[in-house]
Amino acid sequence: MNIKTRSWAEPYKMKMVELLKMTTKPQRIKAIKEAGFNTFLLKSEDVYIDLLTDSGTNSMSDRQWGALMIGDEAYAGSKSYYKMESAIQKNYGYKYIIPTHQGRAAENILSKILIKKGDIVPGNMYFTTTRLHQELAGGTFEDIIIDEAHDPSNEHPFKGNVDLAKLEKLVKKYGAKKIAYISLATNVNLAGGQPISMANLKELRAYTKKHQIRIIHDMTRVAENAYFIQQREKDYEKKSIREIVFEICSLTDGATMSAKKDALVNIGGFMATNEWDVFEEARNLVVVYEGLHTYGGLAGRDMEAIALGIAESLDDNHQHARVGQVEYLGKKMQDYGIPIVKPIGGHGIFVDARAMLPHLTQDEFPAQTLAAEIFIDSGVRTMERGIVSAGRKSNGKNYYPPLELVRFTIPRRVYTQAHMDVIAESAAAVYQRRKTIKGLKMIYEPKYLRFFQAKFEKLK
Ligand code: PLI
Repeated sequence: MNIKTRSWAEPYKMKMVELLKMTTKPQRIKAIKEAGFNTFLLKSEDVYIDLLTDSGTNSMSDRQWGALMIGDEAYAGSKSYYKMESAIQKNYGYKYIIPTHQGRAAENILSKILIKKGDIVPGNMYFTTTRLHQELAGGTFEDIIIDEAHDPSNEHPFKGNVDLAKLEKLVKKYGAKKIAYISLATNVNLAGGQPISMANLKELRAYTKKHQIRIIHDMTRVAENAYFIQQREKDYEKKSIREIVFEICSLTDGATMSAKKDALVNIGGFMATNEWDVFEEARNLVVVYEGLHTYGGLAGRDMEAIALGIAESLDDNHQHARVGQVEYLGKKMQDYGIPIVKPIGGHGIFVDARAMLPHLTQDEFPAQTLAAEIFIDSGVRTMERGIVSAGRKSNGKNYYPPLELVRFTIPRRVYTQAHMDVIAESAAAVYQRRKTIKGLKMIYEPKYLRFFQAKFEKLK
């Protein structure tokens, strides 16, 4: 037997399971029609394998569940708040912390403080809620990610990198004072879960220092980014995820985080800053929107779970298994010939809907269509990340993003390898009949973040 390459396996075992309902194809067709062909509007009991998101859908550990019982539910000065604060300070290195109920609440507060009307916010690809809060605060988002990130088949190892020439152009055009901050995401979600390299971040830090521009870190998936740095970047192969995460954070001035992803909890987030003045204003604003600054919309038990979740997320074995499972699914899909974003990213597989359904125009919503077809095939729920997610510009015109993707997002510590096989087989079955698939027409469009609630019907 050749045992040169050994298998990896998850560094945990199951103690409790959640039973799933199996459905028939006619039941799924009825359900998706009632949901207006929007997977966000399905009832979760009709879903077999739920890959809508990795947000808040993680399995907590027995230690986290145990910690819920010792949550301090005091309105002010909760012990659990101090545990969360100290976990963030110790592991990420930021000085001042504001807890929030989830990531977008932190984005709201931070955008209100740092963005003035007419400001420019350059970033390495937009994220839906992040950009909306920047726009609502009067800013304009400008994409400064490298061009490779917009090409699903380009195999650049760090597609989350910033193109400094694009940034320089903005600084020359508007002046550094008009740049509110750099909105820098680690493991860029909409690029396909793609990392930024430490080398690129260091260059960005040097440039922004020179021009006195802040870097605000969307650290929602920072540990997954650190894993890729460890695997792919020279001089980092011997460093731990924990060390790499700390170094990434040290190169930035503040952060927003949705703890519902990397930090292995079902709810929670925070804003962090190294600047006292920014903290002072945030501490005041959080009372308006979330709650007192020592709970910010969270229960004491949530803060206990976050403190432990942060520590667990930085374990090398955990990240190896986490990204390893995503890679396992991606390779299976590639074996079936399904076009996916390359390299395989950190939190899911992103199927290239343009390549799969080239007979549909972007206005016929190829990714939305594909997500509905996959649900009909197997009860696997995925999410559109294309023209519907991109929404409209302030002038009312649609954004036409180069990437038109279906995201198969893998929750952490939830599904087995056998689930991955079933998912890949379902994607392959839809791929086989791709030429017969018709597009969609939007029949209802809400004003904000339309992808959550829009409704569609099948084109004849
Ligand atoms: O869903 P929130 O409000 O806790 O976090 C918002 C948010 C901010 N940044 C990034 C990179 C995200 O991925 C993010 C939320 N993402 C969701 C819900 C997702 O399904 O990807």
